[in-house]
Amino acid sequence: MESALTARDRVGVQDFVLLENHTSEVAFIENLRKRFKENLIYTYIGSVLVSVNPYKELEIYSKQHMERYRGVNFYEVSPHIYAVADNAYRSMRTERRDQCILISGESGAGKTEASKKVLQYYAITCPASEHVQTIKDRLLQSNPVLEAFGNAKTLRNDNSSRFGKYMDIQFDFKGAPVGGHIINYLLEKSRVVHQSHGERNFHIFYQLIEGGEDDLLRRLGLEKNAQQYQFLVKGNCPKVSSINDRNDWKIVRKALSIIGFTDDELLNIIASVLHLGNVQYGGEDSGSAYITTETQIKYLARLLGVDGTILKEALTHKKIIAKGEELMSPLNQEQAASARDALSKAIYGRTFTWLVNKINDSLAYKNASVIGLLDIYGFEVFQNNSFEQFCINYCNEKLQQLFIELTLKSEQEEYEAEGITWEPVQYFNNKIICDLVEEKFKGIISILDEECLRPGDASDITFLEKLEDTVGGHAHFLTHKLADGKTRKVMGREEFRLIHYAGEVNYNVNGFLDKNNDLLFRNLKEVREQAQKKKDIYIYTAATQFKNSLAKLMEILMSKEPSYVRCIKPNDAKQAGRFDEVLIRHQVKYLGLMENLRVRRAGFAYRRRYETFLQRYKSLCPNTWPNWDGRLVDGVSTLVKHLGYKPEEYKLGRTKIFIRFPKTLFATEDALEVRKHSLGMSFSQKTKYRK
Ligand code: AOV
Ligand code: MG
Repeated sequence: MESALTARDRVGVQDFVLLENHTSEVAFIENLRKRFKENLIYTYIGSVLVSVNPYKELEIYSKQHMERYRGVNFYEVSPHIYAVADNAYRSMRTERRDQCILISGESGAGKTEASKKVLQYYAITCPASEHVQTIKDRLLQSNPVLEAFGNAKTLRNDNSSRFGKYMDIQFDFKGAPVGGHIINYLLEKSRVVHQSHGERNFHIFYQLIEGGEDDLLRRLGLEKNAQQYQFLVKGNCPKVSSINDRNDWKIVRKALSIIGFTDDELLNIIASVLHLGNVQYGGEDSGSAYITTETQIKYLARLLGVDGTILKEALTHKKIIAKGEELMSPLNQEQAASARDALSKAIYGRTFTWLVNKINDSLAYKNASVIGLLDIYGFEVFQNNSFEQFCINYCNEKLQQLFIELTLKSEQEEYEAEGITWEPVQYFNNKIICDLVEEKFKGIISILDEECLRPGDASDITFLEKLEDTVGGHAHFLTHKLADGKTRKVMGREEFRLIHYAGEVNYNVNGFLDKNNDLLFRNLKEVREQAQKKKDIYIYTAATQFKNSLAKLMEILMSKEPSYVRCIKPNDAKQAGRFDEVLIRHQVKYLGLMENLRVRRAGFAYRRRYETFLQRYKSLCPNTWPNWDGRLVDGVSTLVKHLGYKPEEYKLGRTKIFIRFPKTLFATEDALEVRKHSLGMSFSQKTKYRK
């Protein structure tokens, strides 16, 4: 079995900890660049994997590559996402601790691809029986399905995840995947009815229209032309060169049937949304709206199984309660159009949730050991940023917070557990930004909720004014107003700016209240107030629901042992081979990679369990070769003294040896290499851990 590193693998250093000048950002980026040019997209910082999106297919994901990483230690093979997957798997099995793999990075950096690679690794390398094969297939097939319904082309990424996803993969005592469970987070529903220039709606619509069989489309009343549909033309971008909708349709259809979707209910709903988008209104003299597109109503009634007259009324009226009586009050054209859009978003959003639930049912959740896989939407900045970007970027703040807490915490805990003293390293802690967004009563979400619930003249602008009053002085918050009463010219009057850990973003408050209310009709506000009075149910706003679900997610993640994958986007043009230094430096900075490296270096670059260390190097000392019978710690001590380790170079903890400088271990590795050659055998083979 192949496991030795080739010369090419050794371009630059494969662990940043080994950099000569480890405090230099220039050296850090130079190392990334050197490796990137050689298609070596993965590099470690200790156990954290840094990955640079190659924007081209690399020949490093074959079954043979997977085999190479099974049961092998990090430093024996070149860095790879498979090594992270394997390491988590082994820890789960040997230490019986639930694991999670957290993948972060900005939009288009490669998170979703990385998470798919992890899943494929388990699907292919883990043991399987016939039943397990079914589960494996479903786990794998859930990806194309969820991507079809939850991903879309944005300006940042042709396959951008517009929902957050956390997936538990469950393993039985033999290490076979036996089940799974998916939790989804806040789908960007507004995309159903509107797309910015150069962006698209969710993939599924185009797939159905481009790939759908003729008789299917006929039954659904759809034409084979995306330009016909109002919900698909807003971004003026029906075709994307990197996407083959027709092909993808076949993949998605097959995936749907493997998961167990047999009827066409789902497609009826997707078609209905398109028909809804084409519902047009005219206005009576009185101002009331009426529907001018009867064909759409006919199809809608049939596909949704509702009465046409009732549907028409629902699309042109709202229910009000006057003097204790229920009345239907007519809407004007504009109101009717937003009722139609709200209905479309609600239908799509619920379908997505239903889809996730169906997939979960098919995955048979059990109580077993789990590896959690987190793939969320990455930090994003557009020309115009709205409520959706606010939520997405807040989510990324939370994840960064977790990274900070856990990398520091776990490092500190390990030294403590092993009885080793060390010097902590300072980080920029983004807790201050998380608090600004989520704090009770005075955080941005609280203020937004307050405006959403306040009867009377509450509007997006009053929300902005409240923000200015409440958090105006915060170091990470700005609006166009300056403290001396003057205005900041670079900012619009309807914007606020957050200084995120990853950069500055201006948010336009237009639509914040509506999107946060997230209810079919605005008058449901009254329903909510009544519900609150009754106290039996509380209808949460979108932002608060999101905040609560993120808090739960953080709890789930904290209870597991984390592995990190930090994804970097090499350029904004989605191009292979282009290494945009300014862009990369920015990411290295905000991902805190230099601090990460310093923490790793300030303590001990390497740590090994005594048995692993002894097993690997025992041949280098006559007293430990071929076997050491005494206590492990004494064996290691004898060995390193024989190798000439100086006292300041290492420490012996309770279960592990800590080595301060990489060069020490490297000298030992070289010695091993020499001995290996003189004996003509492969040691890496001997130390291989077999599953
Ligand atoms: P993201 O998940 O981080 O963005 P993706 O994983 O979707 O980004 O990656 C974007 C695109 O980059 C993919 O569609 C591929 O074309 C390419 N890519 C990424 N990783 C690889 C790889 N390892 N090998 C080859 N190509 C790759 V977002 O979901 O927008 O935050 O919300
Ligand atoms: Mg993604």
